[in-house]
Amino acid sequence: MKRESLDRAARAAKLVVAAALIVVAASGRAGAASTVLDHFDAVDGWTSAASEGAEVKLSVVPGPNGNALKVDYDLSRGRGWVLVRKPFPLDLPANYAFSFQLKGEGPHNDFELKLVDPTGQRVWWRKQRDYSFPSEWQRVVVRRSRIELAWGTTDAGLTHLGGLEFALAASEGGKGSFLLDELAFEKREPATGERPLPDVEASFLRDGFEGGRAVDGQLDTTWKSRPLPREQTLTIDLGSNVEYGGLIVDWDKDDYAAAYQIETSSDRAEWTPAYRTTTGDGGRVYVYMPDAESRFIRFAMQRSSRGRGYGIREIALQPYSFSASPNEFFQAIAAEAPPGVYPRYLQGKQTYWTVVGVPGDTKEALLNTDGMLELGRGELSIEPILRTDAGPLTWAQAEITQELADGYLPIPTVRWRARTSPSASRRSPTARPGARSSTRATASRTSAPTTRRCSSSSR
Ligand SMILES: [Ca+2]
Ligand SMILES: [Ca+2]
Repeated sequence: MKRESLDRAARAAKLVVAAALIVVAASGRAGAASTVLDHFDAVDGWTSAASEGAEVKLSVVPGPNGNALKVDYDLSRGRGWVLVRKPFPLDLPANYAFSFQLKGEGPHNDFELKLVDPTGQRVWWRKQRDYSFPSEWQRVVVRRSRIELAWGTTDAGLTHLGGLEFALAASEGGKGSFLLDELAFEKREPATGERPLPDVEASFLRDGFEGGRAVDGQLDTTWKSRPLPREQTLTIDLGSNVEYGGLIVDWDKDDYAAAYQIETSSDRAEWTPAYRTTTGDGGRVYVYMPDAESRFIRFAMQRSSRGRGYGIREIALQPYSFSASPNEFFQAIAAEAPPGVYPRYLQGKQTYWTVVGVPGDTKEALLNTDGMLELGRGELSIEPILRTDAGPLTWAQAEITQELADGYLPIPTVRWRARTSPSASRRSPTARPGARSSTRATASRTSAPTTRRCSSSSR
């Protein structure tokens, strides 16, 4: 059971890769119903501002469609912000999206699209932290559902737009530039929460296992294909373009696709790959699809687990919040997993962190009370899970204590003492009840230089 959960965790981690494919999907044409607000033939109407010490310069250069607006910025001294703005008086419907062509270069900084009301007192934004500009032109869509109140008191949403701002706030700072073209506005159908069951079309139906069984909300009803041909499809029609954030797919326990691709389309003619694997192993699969939007979702299945066709128990469409960030994605997965399989913070529980190193280090690691080590700011973290004969031993089965070297040095140790055997049914020599297992987070690369710095700087 736990082993299976661990494997799921590994599989979910692999799925993050699917995100890269989705970004490509967003680079398609502007929607048919969109109105271009600015072609950027000239700098016309755009003004800029910068915090003290920061610099910004506007120019027009050739873009993907005529001219584009080029914003050169320098945040290396100011470490503040730069912005460009232009008035766009517009009545805003209940649901809408802005889109624009974007490319740029430079360090990671916070990129913001701001919607300012006609009084200039209330601002909504879509803020992307530590943003890295695409190096090739890409169409970016910012939907109403992603726009939040940035500041200003209000009970109401934004119904009248005064103007738009593109801003860059320093995270890494530095110098660079970004280019904008074809700024467009699109009125959209109101987003709906509960939708009627979608239509499903499968290529080779088996009697009594019609496609609708894959989307009826029941895990005990299964769609199954005929055994042949080898390649088959299952297409879901959502009725109209829908914004969503991913899928949870429960495969049949015996007949699942080992090699398959999930594709999306708005017109059933042009398909965009969203996820692909050749090592599918059935069970429950979480598919990460940030900013997904389509009418059709197609499972193109190339190879089945035992050559007897395919079966899907259920496909559940997830809201955009499911893949709003990798963290939210893993929170959704962790919510269904037994405690301990994922880090405690993904299950909404607080842990405390201490610095490994001394003040003034250019790089400092953090160790939390469970023994998870973050190698540096914004870098990966490692959490111990002991694989024993009786199954994985996680923080949930351990009594955990913490100490600092000599009681105060920033060389922390976290010690686990197994509270119970991971599996009650089997006794294991490596993880018997009461066995001590410790994990010292003072790995040699971290502790050696730190110790040296400690002894020279703290005495
Ligand atoms: Ca243009
Ligand atoms: Ca079902």
